[in-house]
Amino acid sequence: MKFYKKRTLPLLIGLTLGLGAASSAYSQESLQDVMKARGLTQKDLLAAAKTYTPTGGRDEYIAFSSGGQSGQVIVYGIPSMRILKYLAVFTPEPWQGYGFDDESKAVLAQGRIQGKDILYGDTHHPAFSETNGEYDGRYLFINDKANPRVAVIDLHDFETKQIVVNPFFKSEHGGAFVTGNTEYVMEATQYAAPFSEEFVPLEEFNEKYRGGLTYWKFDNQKGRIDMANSFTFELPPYSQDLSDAGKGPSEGWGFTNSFCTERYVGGIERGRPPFEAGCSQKDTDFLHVTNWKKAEELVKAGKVKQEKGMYLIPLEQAVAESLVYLIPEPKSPHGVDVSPDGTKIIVSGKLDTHTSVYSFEKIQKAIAEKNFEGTDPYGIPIINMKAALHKQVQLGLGPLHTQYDSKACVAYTSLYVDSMVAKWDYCEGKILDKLSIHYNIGHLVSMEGDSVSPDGKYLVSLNKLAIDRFNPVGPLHPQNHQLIDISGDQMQLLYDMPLPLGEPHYVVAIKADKLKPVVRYQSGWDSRSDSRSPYRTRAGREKIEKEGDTVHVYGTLIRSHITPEIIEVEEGDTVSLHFTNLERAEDETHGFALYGQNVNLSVEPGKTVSATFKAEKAGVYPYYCTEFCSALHLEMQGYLLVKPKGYQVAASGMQEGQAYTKADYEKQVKTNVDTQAVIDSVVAYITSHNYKDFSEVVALVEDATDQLGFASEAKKKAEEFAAKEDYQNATLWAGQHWQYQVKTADLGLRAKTFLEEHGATKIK
Ligand code: K7E
Ligand code: CUA
Repeated sequence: MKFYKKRTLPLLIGLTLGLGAASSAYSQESLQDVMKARGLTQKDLLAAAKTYTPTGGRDEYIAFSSGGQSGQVIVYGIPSMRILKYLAVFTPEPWQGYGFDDESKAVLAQGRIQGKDILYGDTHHPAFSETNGEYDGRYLFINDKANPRVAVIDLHDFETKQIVVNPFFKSEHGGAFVTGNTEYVMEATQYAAPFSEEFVPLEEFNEKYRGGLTYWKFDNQKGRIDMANSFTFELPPYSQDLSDAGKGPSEGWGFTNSFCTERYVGGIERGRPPFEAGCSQKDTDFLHVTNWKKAEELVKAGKVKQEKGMYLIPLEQAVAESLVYLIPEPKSPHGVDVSPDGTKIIVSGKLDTHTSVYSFEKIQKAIAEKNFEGTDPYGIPIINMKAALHKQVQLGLGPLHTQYDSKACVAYTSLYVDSMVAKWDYCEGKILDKLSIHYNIGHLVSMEGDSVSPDGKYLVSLNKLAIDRFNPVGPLHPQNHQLIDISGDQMQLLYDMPLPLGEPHYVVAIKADKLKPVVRYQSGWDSRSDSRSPYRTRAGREKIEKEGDTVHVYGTLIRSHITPEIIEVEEGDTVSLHFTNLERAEDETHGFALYGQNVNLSVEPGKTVSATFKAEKAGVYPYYCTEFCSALHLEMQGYLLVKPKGYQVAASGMQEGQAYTKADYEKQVKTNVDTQAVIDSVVAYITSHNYKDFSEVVALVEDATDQLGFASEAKKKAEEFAAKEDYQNATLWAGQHWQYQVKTADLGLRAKTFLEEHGATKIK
């Protein structure tokens, strides 16, 4: 600890205290005392022990939840149920600068509908990319029900990279679901509408309104959806609902269920009974079975026409080429889930107590034998329901969605009306256990539950109502995700987690060690296009350049200053700011907020972001860093001066608030010499150890070396001014020298602590 005795570093001493001091009180309390005081039972303690994650601990699974109306994705850990991040997808999100910097605005702009900015989304179903049916941790997809769109999130940095708009649909729900090697992302309509943008009266519903199912082609190399190689099935105007892709034996096929196959059009104001009455008359609706492999072959053979930038398979062609079949399914179903081995397809009818297990083998047999009940009004063959069924099981009231366990034949189905989870054997058709949840469960998720090899272990119940589970916060309640232990024969409810951001419809959970996100970008990186930014700026190369009407500011951010600190433009100029974060150290993000211009940036280490706006009005516009990045974070500031046209600078020069003498300069120099001794000892420690074996430390050392380089430049300037006996500037530059030294020491100490904690060894 000998480095810290120097009086010159109060800041660093502050940093190193606090670790050991504050922990004597709680050891005197016994577990019994705490249980009594908090009214906890043994069962509570057991549940707590299963979810509690000690400080600094990590979760075994990472869950990606739809954020519902927020248009975002919520990331949390399981079993701790700690929220880790909101991912901005369809909605501007200031913390991440999403929708505020030019790069992310371009992503949001991809999601415009008929030229209009759509600044929210109703996200429902996230899906991981898969390789051989296993989650591979590379990408996440999510749909927007309200504005038929699908987004691509790259899990290497947890950022949204692409939004595609369905050119035919006006509503969707059955997305995003991926095929076994992420060849395609499925997206099905919900509410039928004309495929064109024109007005079509409801009287022509049966002829001109349509449902559909798009297979978005995913380019696994580029990590982007490839619209030109995607195709859409035109489907009847039923309300297609959820989808799932086949696996194993059913690979190459897709399954999409539906409701309102009555094709009822409501209209209370026209004296008609409402939708809900007309859409639930028939006892069965239709499971759509689509052969995407065969459709892909037709597309590749040039037999499918292109329309609106992708391929469109008209109904007649789909029927003629045997690409689509229907199977009756119990009334108003919700959810279709293919079993991990791909042999069964489970569908639940909301208005029927039965959950139906279809056999893929039987479906194929019925198709081969043309065992059809007839055709629907559009000519699609309807497979005989009995011939396709493996089993029907009465699980309870309002069955919705199904998830799978690691144990063969074991599934979990949500019972919306009963507010329960049913654990059952879908091969034998018998109930194994039931658990009450609070309240009205929608989806549920088991660990890696959509993959070919679910892990089981935990189940999260996504409840539609929270009612009395949390402290009241007004009429709008948070949502409630309940964690359930499913490792034993009986399910055990462990924990309630409030989610205060929209209604999360579905969650997917992946083993945490499959995710390997970066902690920094390559220097000068445009994270949205994943390429080197043309505006990348290196240390010392900052500049302000006018090109035409636009003033380009090539700036940098590093602890603790923004370069440039003064930006001067003329009113009417377009200003295009470009900032590169020069830091390499983990978690050293800088923000940039500018008064009155709606400019708010998040610049993570290595990133380059831009913000372009018109400086319409002359005035003074302060800016600053919004992340508390260092002790002198508050001083990370500057001014945008928008000068009136033709303004002339006054000759008087800048005003100084404080005058410095030779004594001030010498005092600062003494401080700097002492600080250098501390740095030298830290450097000696680091370089005498195998620090190069730790990439985290290498990054810290690189940053420290940068800061030290800046320090010696400042020192040189101080000495030059001192030689001219300009102690004003000499003292200020000596002070800047010290600022760089402090940052160097800060980084060095962090590196040293890391080495100590990770058992670095001494090299000779
Ligand atoms: Cu709310 Cu899957 Cu859109 Cu069911 S969905 S609950
Ligand atoms: Cu950078 Cu605060």
